[in-house]
Amino acid sequence: MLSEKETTHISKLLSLVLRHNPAQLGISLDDEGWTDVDILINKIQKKGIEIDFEILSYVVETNNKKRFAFNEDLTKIRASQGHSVEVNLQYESVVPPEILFHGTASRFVESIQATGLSKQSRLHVHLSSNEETALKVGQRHGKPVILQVKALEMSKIGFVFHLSENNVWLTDNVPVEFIMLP
Ligand code: HQG
Repeated sequence: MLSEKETTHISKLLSLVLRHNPAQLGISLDDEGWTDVDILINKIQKKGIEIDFEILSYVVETNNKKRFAFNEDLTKIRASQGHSVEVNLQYESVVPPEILFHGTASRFVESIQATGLSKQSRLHVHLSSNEETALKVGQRHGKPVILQVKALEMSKIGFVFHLSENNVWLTDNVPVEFIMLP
């Protein structure tokens, strides 16, 4: 149906506009990050990209990290995590497992050791329940380092964790004392 290249192109565009810069495509997100599917399709078509609901659904379904989700009646779409724009995804708080993982690059470790993990340009610090995912995330930034986070201990003293629809753990920040270096 769609080539891998075309699928990736649309997926990257969706990440950009649904997480970071909706205005670039002339769309807006509501408080929970949703945007109207018909308007989105129309705006993408106007960029000269071939897309209809079937193609959009294909991109959403085949996305390797399940980055995007439709609402129940398929009239709205949003990114399930990763935003830098202010949205409230309204995920319930969930008690995390004892340990969660965070992949980063070796050049950030000194700073993380000094100040803990902070969300940088995004709305949350992103954590995963498995090391393999953390390794991939770390590799995006350089020489990967996997940090272990004492998540359950954090939650016991009041830190809040959310689990996104695509299984990424989200929290506000991780103080140094809960981070274990390899
Ligand atoms: C680092 C991808 C210095 C942090 C992934 C990371 C994820 C610090 C970088 C999602 C720091 C921020 C998010 C501190 C944190 N000093 N560096 N105090 N605290 N950092 O891209 O977690 O493929 O904003 O370690 O799968 O890498 O896009 O966050 O290296 O879920 O769907 O600052 O993005 O998803 O980088 O990635 P990012 P991330 P997608």
